[in-house]
Amino acid sequence: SLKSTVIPDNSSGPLELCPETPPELVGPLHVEFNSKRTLEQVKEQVGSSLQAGGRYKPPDCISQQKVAIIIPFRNRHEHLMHWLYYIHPILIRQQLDYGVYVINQDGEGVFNRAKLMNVGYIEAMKEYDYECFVFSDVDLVPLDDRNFYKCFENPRHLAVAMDKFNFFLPYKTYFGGVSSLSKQQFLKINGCPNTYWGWGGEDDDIYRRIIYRGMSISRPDAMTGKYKMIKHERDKHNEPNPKNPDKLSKTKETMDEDGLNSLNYSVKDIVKDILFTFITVDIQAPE
Ligand code: BGN
Repeated sequence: SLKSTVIPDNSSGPLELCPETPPELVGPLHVEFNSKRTLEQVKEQVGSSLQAGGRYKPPDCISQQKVAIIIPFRNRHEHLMHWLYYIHPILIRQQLDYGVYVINQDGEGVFNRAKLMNVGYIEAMKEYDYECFVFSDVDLVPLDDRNFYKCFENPRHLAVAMDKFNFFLPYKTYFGGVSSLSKQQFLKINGCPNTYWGWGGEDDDIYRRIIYRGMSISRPDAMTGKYKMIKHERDKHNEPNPKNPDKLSKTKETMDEDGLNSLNYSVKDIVKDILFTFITVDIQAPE
């Protein structure tokens, strides 16, 4: 006789959206930068659930957001090791569908953080349908995993309580260190300026773009928004640029011509490590 066969189904059907509050969060974190960390060690310690290129998505639910983490970078290998060691477990606990993009400025010309951020946006978008962009300095590690690396109704400033500023904002409109913008928000401000060479002002310019486009800044509270910065000497070829304050006074007039729509660069190399995608770019830096 023909019996109907019931095939056991141990999956629970299509995955559901991850919860608003991820269940594995632990709150305050212990962070120290005295240990030496090599790439091999960090891979062993935090790499096991990642896909090539520093990609992850939760196995048991659909992430609330697809997030690209963008790190403007040059010559900070040691910092990158600490940052990766701490950040991956946090992002995994936050149940994000994410990828880590280290945008490495080629050559010894003047550094340009904001232009590298634009490059990160474009390069990440070539790979995946990201909805949210978190831009982070490589030397900033959050001290609480409830500080979400995702996007909000308004552009968000995440690094609100850094140890180097005694866990205060240095000024009310500060937008430096770590920030997040959705794809829509980023496009609305024409991305970042490409013309801030050297240190200072590019973060203030981004802040102004946001305000001039009628948005406001969202922030975590000062407990959740604590950060520890890795101590370091001032970088070479990233001196404070005396032209930058003047540029800042013209943001309103220049932002429509200086940004994503005027971005020009060439990719020299892309390396996919387990812990990150490392993209070396020529951004036509002045000597
Ligand atoms: C400000 C810099 C920011 C920097 C913060 C904190 C400028 C513009 C001058 C008009 N702004 O002074 O870029 O993030 O200090 O260090 O230099």
